[in-house]
Amino acid sequence: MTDLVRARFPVVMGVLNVTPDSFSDGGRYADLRAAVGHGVRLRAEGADLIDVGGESTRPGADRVDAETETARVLPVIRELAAAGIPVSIDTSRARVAEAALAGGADVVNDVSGGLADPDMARVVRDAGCPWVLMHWRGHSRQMRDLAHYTDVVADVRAELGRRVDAALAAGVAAEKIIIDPGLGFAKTAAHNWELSARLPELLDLGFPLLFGASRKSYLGSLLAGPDGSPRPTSGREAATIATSLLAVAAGAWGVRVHDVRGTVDALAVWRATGSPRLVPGAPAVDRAAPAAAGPAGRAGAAEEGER
Ligand code: PMM
Repeated sequence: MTDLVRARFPVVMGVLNVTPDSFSDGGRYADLRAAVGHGVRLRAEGADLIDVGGESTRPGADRVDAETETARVLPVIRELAAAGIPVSIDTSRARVAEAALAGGADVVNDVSGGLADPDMARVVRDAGCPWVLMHWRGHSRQMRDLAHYTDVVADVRAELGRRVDAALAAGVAAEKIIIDPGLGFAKTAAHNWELSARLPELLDLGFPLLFGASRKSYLGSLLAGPDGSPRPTSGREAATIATSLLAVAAGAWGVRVHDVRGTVDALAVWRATGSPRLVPGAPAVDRAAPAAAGPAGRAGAAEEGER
C-alpha cells in the first residue's frame, strides 16, 4: 500500500457507502451481497481502492454507534479483501478502524483527520498503514455552523498542517500520510470552489492530496435548473468528472468518486494527451498501465441533508 501512496499515477478511490442514509447512494448497498457486488464492479471498472463507509457524514446526520458501524462494514471488507481488492475504511473511530484493518482493510480514510478520536493515531501507527487526513471541524450536526474562514485556503492549509504535525508526533510515518481538503465539510459552495481553484497551495504542504467532490451539493447548485432547484445527485456525473480531472491536472494524487468508469475514462483521455498539468512544477502524475487493464457549504439552495 505504501506504493499506492507514492503512486505517480492518479489514484481512483471508488465510494461504497454501506449506510441507509448517505446523500447520494444511501440505502442502495445496505445488503451484504449488493455491497460486495458493487465493490467488485467498481474494481473491475478500474478503481485502485474501494472506500467502505458505515456512517453517513452528510450535514445534519445523526451518528450511529461504533458497533452498528462495525457490523455494517466488516463483512463487506472481509469479502472484498478476500477477493484481493484493496480497501480503505472510511471512519473517524479508532475501534472501527482497528476492526477493519484486522478484517483486511489497507488504508484508513479518516474524515476527521484524527480529531474525532484521540486513539486513531495509535491504531494507524501500529498498523503502519496509509492514513487519509481530511480537513474537518466538527461532526455532521455542527458542521454548517463551522463554515467560517478568514481565507479558506490559508485556514484549511494551516489546520491540515496541524493535523499532519499531530500524526507525525504520534509516530505515524510521513510517507503514510495523505491530505484531503474535505470539500463540503464545514464548507460553503464558495469555499469548495476556492479550494478547488487553489489546490497548489495545499499541495505545497508536501503530501499526496485526495480530492473528493463526487456528486456534492455545490455541483448540484452550479447546475441548478431555471427555477433554482439544484440538479439531483444522479445528474452530477459530468461535473464530478470535470472537477476531478481539473484537480488531477493541478497535481492531486487521487480522486474519491462514485462513478469510477467515467472518471477512469476521463483520466485515460488526460493521459493520452500527455498528462497536461495546469500548474508548472506540479507533482508528476502518469499512470504506468491503463487502469482498465487491471487495477494495479452547502451552496445556497442545496437539497436538505446533502453535502
Ligand atoms: N466525503 C465523504 C465521505 N468521505 N472521505 C474523504 N477522504 N474525502 C471526502 O471528500 C469524503 C470522504 C462524503 O461523501 P459520500 O457521502 O458520498 O461518501
